[in-house]
Amino acid sequence: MWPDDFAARYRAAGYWTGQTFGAWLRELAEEHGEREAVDRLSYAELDARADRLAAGLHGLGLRRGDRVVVQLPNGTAFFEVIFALFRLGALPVFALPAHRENEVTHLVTHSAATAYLTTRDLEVKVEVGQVIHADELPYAEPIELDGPAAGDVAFLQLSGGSTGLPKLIPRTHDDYLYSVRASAGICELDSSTVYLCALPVAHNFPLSSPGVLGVLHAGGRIVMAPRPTPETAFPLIERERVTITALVPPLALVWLEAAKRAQHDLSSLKLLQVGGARLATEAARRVGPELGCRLQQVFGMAEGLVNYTRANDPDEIVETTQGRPISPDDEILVVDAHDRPVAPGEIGHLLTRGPYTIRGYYRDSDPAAFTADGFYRTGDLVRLTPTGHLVVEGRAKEVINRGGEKVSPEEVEEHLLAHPAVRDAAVVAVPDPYLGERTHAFVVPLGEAPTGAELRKFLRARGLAVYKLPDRTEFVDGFPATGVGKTSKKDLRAALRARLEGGI
Ligand code: OOB
Repeated sequence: MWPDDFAARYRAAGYWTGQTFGAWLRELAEEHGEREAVDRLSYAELDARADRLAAGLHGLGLRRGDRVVVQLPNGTAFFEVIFALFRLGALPVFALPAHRENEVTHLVTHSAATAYLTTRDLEVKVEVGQVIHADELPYAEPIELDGPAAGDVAFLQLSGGSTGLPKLIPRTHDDYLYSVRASAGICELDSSTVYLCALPVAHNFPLSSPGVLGVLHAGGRIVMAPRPTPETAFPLIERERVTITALVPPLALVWLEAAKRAQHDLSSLKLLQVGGARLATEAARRVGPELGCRLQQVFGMAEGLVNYTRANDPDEIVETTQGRPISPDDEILVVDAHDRPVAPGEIGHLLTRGPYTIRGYYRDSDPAAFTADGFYRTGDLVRLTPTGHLVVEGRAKEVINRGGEKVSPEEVEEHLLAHPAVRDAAVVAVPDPYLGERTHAFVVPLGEAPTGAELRKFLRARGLAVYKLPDRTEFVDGFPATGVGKTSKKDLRAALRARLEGGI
C-alpha cells in the first residue's frame, strides 16, 4: 500500500475520490438508467441485478474480504458478478478462460479463495469451498450490506509473471477507478461510444484501458464478442455500429488481412487500440489505410502504469511509439543495471511509481520487483523520446510474450521436468513474425527421448493452458552453462538466433 504522504497527495490532486465500485455503479444507473450498458442490459438493470446477486452470494456465506476466483467468458454475467462482489466487499480473483487446472488451482491456493465462480464449459477440477455456476446465479431480495471502503483492495488481478506462477496484484477501488476515469477521458469516450470487447474481459487492457469500465463511466454501450476472430467480430461491428475496440498485435494482423476481403461494413469503427505486446511499425502504418480507422498504441501492465498515444499526436508518433503515461503523477525512471538514470534517449530499465501503480504484490510475493522507495521494476527495456513518449525496446525479465499472452519459462520447465523421460528443460523465446515471440523448449532426455507431441500431451494432461505448450521442442545432449553452472539461456537464445539467421 502507498505511504501516507503519497496517499494524501493523490487525494488532494483529485485522483482518489473515495468512491467504491458499488457506489459508482449506483451513480451511473441514476444518470443513465434505461440506456443500454452491455448486450441489451440497461444501466438500471445491471445495478439492480448486482444488488440481488450480492444478497444471494451473502446467503451462500460469502462475506467482505473473502476471495472468489472468477473465470467467465465474455458475456453479461461477468458484469453482474464483479459488481455483486464489489458491493459485498468480496474480492474477485481474475482467471482467464484459457486457464486450466494448474492455473486455477494456483489462484485458489495462493488467494485462499473460498469459492470458484465459472461456467460449466470452463470449469476445471479444483479443491475449493464451493463452486458457483453462472447459469444458476443465486439472486435474492437485496439486503443492507456494510460494504468495503474505497481504500480497500477491490480485486486481485493476475500479473504477466516474470518468475514461476503468476503473482497476484491487489488493486484498490480508489486507484483503479482513477485509471478508468482518466483513461475514458484520454480516449475521448462519450455516451455515443460503442465498444466491442473482443479480448477476454478480465484482462486489464479490455477491462480498464479504458475498456468496458471506461465505457460505463462515459455512459456508452458495450458489445461482448465471444471470440476475437474477424468471423465473429466483423458482423458485430456492422450490426452494432461499433466505434472502438482493442486487440493484441497478432490479432490486429489477422484483422488487417481479413479486412481486405471483408464483406462487412466496418465504417463505424473510429479507433483501434493495440497493446499487450510490441506492434511492429510496419503493421501500425497499415491500420489507417486498411481498416479505415485511427490507431492508438497502448503499453500497460496489470500492476498499474498505462501509456497511450493521444488523438492529437502526429501519425509518426502513433505509429512508432507506445504512448505516454495517463497521469501527470506517473513517475517514470529509465535506469541502468545499477538503478542510475541513463542519458536522455538511451535504452534502460523502466521503473515506475504513481497513483494507480501497486507498491507490492499480494502477500508480498517477489519483493525484489520493487525498489526501496517504492518504484515497480517493470522488467521492460524502454527509451524515452524528446516528446515524452515511451518506446518499448525489449524485456529484461524472462517472461515470454506470445502475442500478448505471457508465458513464464520457469513454469513450463517445471512441468516438463515432471516427465519421467526428461532430465532437463530450458524454454526460451524465438522471434516470430506473427506472434512477436513463440516458445522453443530445449529438452535433455533421460534414456529414450519422448516425441514433442508426447510432451505436449503430457503438459495438457497436467492442466497447463494450451498457449503455454511449447511451440517447438528440440532434444539436445546438454545445455551451455554460465560461470556458476546455471543453464545459460543467453547462449541458447544466441544459438537459436544464429541458426535462424543461417536459415537452418
Ligand atoms: C498488458 O498487461 P500485462 O500485465 O498482461 O503485461 C504487461 C507487460 C508489459 O510489462 C510489457 O512487457 C508488455 O506486457 N506490453 C507491451 C505493450 N503492452 C504491454 N510491450 C510492448 N508494447 C506494448 N504496447 O499487457 C496491458 C495492460 C493494460 C493495457 C494494455 C496492456
